[in-house]
Amino acid sequence: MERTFTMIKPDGVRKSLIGEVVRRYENAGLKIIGLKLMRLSREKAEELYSIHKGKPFYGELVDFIISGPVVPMVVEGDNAVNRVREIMGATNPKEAAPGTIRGDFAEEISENIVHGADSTESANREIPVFFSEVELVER
Ligand SMILES: Nc1nc2c(ncn2[C@@H]2O[C@H](COP(=O)(O)OP(=O)(O)O)[C@@H](O)[C@H]2O)c(=O)[nH]1
Ligand SMILES: [Mg+2]
Repeated sequence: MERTFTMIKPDGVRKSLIGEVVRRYENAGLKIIGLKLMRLSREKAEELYSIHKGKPFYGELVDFIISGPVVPMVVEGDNAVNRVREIMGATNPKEAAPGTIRGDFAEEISENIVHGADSTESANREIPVFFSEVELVER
């Protein structure tokens, strides 16, 4: 069993895709063990995206992620990190395959509906930014 961190970004919430994203994870047999709806502080946004600090799109990325409510989640299952990334699709929606979340619902790289940890190391760093251990359930 593996845990990963994934989050519906403000554009996904704005487009009423909360249920759609959760459904895709659940249909794949993944289990949601933590979920909330919240608005990120600039501090939390900068913590999530600390690895991108200094990149040309960093400022825009942080401003965007705090522009509206988001839905952070912890998802559990075999190979959860890679399976969530597959369900999300490529970072650039123009390259994302049909049938993936980004391929089906996003147009621009700056607004690509979902975030997902890219490794178990990233997941282990990102999960505690959003959830304390008591907020995660056993199922
Ligand atoms: N505007 C802009 N945003 C980008 C670019 N590259 C990445 N991003 C955004 O930054 C987020 C984080 O980048 P990255 O970790 O590489 O992609 P991810 O792991 O697939 O989300 C992406 O989901 C995009 O929303 C870029 O070249 N331009
Ligand atoms: Mg990433």
